[in-house]
Amino acid sequence: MVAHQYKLYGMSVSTCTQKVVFALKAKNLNFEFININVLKREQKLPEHIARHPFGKIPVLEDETGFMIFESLAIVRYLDAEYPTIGTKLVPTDPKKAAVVDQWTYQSSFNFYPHIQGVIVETAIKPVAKLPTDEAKLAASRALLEPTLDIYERHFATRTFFANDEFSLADVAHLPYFNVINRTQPDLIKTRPNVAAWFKRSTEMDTWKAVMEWVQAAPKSH
Ligand SMILES: N[C@@H](CCC(=O)N[C@@H](CS)C(=O)NCC(=O)O)C(=O)O
Repeated sequence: MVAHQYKLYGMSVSTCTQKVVFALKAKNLNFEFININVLKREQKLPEHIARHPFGKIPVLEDETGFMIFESLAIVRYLDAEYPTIGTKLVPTDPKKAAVVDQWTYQSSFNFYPHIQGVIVETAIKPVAKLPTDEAKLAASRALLEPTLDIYERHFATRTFFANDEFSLADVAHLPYFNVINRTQPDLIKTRPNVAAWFKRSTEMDTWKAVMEWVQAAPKSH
């Protein structure tokens, strides 16, 4: 049996976990998946707090015991460790890398806080068997739509977020769009350029491998 190169602590339905799985698949790395059930608050147990001081998932651990949390930091790290394997997610050219970072970092402020509300109401609450709060969903959608409109204008002339090449910036967005494509598809369908980016990205073999992994991974619910 091939030894696992990495341990991934996460949950298959977690969008942040899926970003890390994307990098592991893109770099052809084998890993042991350790299911941390956030619905049972396993992320707050002392053994997990020892891995992640904020008690969140995902966390990646290598064979030496080196651990790292924050999904995008993990993806960036794996890309730097294996620069010649698979898709290069952060270019070596400083200007190109800066454009990738620009579109990645902005997602934490202009995109993630708003889409998270939509995901909680339409995907997480149903899994936790809690009712969707329609007022909160409407408020999150209203906050998200201006960012999606900016993305729609961006993709009128570009194929991917940065440098017309698939990158970390696309990985940062893709799992969230994948959820809203299922739960609130009008947010994508009404924006044809965003829809074209989503199609282009989800047609990649690595994304298909992530979705196959999600299907096969242990379920927490
Ligand atoms: N910015 C962090 C977000 C981590 C995060 O919020 N993870 C969620 C799951 S996607 C979580 O652990 N939720 C449970 C909690 O906050 O207690 C990352 O990208 O890793």
